[in-house]
Amino acid sequence: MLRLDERRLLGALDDLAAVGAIEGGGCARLALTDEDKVGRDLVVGWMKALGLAVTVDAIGNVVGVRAGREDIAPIMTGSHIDTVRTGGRYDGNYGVLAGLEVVRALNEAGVTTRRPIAVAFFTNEEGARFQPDMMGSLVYVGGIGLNEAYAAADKDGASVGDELRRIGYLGPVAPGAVKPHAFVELHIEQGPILDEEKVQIGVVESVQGISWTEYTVTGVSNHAGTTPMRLRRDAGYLAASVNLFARKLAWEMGGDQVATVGSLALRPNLINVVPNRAIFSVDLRNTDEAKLKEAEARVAAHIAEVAAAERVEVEAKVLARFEPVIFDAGLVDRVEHHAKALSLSTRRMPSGAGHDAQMMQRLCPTAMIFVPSVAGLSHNVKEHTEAADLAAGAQVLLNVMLELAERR
Ligand code: HGY
Ligand code: MN
Ligand code: MN
Repeated sequence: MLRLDERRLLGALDDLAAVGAIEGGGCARLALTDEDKVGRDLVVGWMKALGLAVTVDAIGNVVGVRAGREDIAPIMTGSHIDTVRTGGRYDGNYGVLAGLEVVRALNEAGVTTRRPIAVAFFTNEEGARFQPDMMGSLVYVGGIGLNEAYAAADKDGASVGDELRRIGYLGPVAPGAVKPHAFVELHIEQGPILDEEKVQIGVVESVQGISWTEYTVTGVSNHAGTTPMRLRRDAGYLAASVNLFARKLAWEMGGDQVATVGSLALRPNLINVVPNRAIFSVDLRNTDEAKLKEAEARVAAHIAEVAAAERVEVEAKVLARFEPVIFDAGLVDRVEHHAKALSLSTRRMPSGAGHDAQMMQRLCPTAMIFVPSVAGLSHNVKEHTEAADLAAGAQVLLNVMLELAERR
C-alpha cells in the first residue's frame, strides 16, 4: 500500500502556518489580503514543483492537475487556504496540503492512475472578509455569477474584483473548467464530537444549512445622563436583545440549532452616548431546513417587535443562505470502508461548519473525511489536531482517491 510521509505533511503545515502567523500559533490570512497572496504563491510553487499543471480561474480558484493514463474527468480533492482573523493552522490548509502529499506519494512510487488527480484551493471559503462564504467554490459550480462575486465588498469598501486583481489572482480560466468525476475533501472536524468520543475518522454524510444576516439598526443618539428611559431610541439595545433572544431560541429549539451574533459595531460607541447606530450579524444553522426557517422567522419577528417598541429602524441584508447538503451515499460508504480497512475507528456525522465540498456536491459525487479537533476548538489560534490523526486522515484520503481514480 502507498504510504504518505507524515513528517513532510507536518512540515508543509508548519511552513504554510508561518505565513500570516499570529500570537499563539495561529494564522491570519483573510481572503485576498497580502498574507493570502503569499500563502497562495507558496502553495502554487509547491504544486508546480510536484509537476502539476496549475490553472487560476477568474475568481482566483487554483487547480493543479496530475495527468492520468487517460485524459478524462479527474478525481479532485482540495479545500481552502484563506483563514479567519484568529484562525488555526489546520482549517482548510490541512486538506489542500494532504492533497499535495497524495500527489507526492504517487510521484515517488511512479504510479500513474487511470483518471487524472486534481488538487484545488478555493477562494474565500471563510467569508470572514467578504460574504458569502464558500464564495470561490460557489462560483465554481455556477451558484453565483462572477460579477456578483466581484462586487462583494469588505468593511473598508474594497471589492473582491479589485482585490483579486491587486494580488494577481484574477485568472484567465473560466470557473468550473475542470469538472471532476468525484470530489473528496479532508478537513478537521472543528467541533468536539470525534475528540469527546475518541473516534479517529468522521465519515461526513451532510453539511448543515447556513443563514447569515447583517442588521443595520438606526435609532437616535442622545445623552446617557439626561435622557429618560421612556424617550430612548437605543440601537444598541435592540442588538443586545437579539443576541439574548437568539441564544435562548437555540437552547429552546435544541437539536442541531445554533445561533451566533459574531460581529457588532455601535456608533458613536462612546460611554456617555445612547447609540444611534448598531450593525450586527446573526449566524443561524441547523441540519434541518424547516427548523432553520423557523429560527429565521422567530428572530425576524423578535426584531420587528422590539424595533417597534424602541422606535428604531432596521434594515436586514442576507449575506449567505445555504440549505443543508447531503453527500453522495456511495462515496460516503467508500470513505467509511477505507477508514475501517486501516483499522481506524469511525462514526457517521453531519458537518457543523460550511465547506467547499457542499458546493462541489452540486457538480459531482462528493464526500468529506474528518479528523478530530482537540477540545473541538477551531477559528481559534489554539486549534489543534494530533499528528497521528492528521496522518491517518491523509492516508484515508490517499486510499479513497486511488480507488476512485482506477474505477470505471
Ligand atoms: O462559517 C463556516 O462554517 C466556514 O468556516 N466558512
Ligand atoms: Mn474550513
Ligand atoms: Mn473556517
